[in-house]
Amino acid sequence: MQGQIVKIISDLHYVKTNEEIFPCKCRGIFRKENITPVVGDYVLFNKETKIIEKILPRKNIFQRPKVSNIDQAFIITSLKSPDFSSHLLDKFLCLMELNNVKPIICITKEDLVKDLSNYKEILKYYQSIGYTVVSNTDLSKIKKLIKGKMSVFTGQTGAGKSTLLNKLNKDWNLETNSISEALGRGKHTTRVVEAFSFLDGLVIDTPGFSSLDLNNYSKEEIKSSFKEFSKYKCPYKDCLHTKEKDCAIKQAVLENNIMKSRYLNYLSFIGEEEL
Ligand SMILES: Nc1nc2c(ncn2[C@@H]2O[C@H](COP(=O)(O)OP(=O)(O)O)[C@@H](O)[C@H]2O)c(=O)[nH]1
Ligand SMILES: [Mg+2]
Ligand SMILES: [Zn+2]
Repeated sequence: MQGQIVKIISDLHYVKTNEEIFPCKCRGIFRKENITPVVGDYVLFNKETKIIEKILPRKNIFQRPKVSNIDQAFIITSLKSPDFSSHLLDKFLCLMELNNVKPIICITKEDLVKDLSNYKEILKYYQSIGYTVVSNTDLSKIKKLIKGKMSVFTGQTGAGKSTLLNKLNKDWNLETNSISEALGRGKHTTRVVEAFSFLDGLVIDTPGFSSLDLNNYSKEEIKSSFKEFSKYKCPYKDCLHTKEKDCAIKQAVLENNIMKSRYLNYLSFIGEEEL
């Protein structure tokens, strides 16, 4: 039978099929061959013995938290406490693009901001380059986006991930924390990763992708993840858009067609300073 792992507790892998959820163990050979199933994996298993026989090819895999086959990520982005960070947002976007995950920008805590006009401008830019932007108050829109997909909710600690998930489905009753509590809690608190079934899809509340590391990616890859760059034809072949005098990207930044913060974040991700 085929199913998808939705929860792992020690050596028990909960495999969801259309019928029910089967608690399964792995074939002994997995350990020898260093094969580790993760939440999100599609697997073939034996319904009688409840043994997982095979992990099917993955669309993508993340290490912390260990999850795979993610379709889309709701990047929970608060405007206040914690303050909006374009650097962090662009990093999430970059990471998701590079892992073949559709990012959805979800804004929280608009109620804590007196004048939203500045943020409105910024968010309009992200929409203009093709990103979906929603507010955490727009539950019906969020539910439509979740339908039938495998989604993770990620973002800074305290941004409002669990609060939003609880609003979407009261049954989940996920733990929410005041900022100070959340930050005070040991970083190494172990948590069970669980994918919740919801609207014909699955939803994962991640404690935030803790290793938001772009070190494993080349400058070329990082460049390719800034999707608005591809709209401009740079006269230089393989240009990294850093130094060349009449680089089309630098020109677009000067003319405010590319948002400056995006360009600066790009430079920082590839390890360059503004020149
Ligand atoms: N004012 C305001 N507070 C919010 C909003 N969303 C979440 N919070 C609060 O922010 C704190 C952290 O939320 P939580 O869901 O635990 O964040 P998580 O760490 O991302 O899961 C809690 O005290 C929530 O009540 C919002 O839209 N507006
Ligand atoms: Mg939380
Ligand atoms: Zn260039």
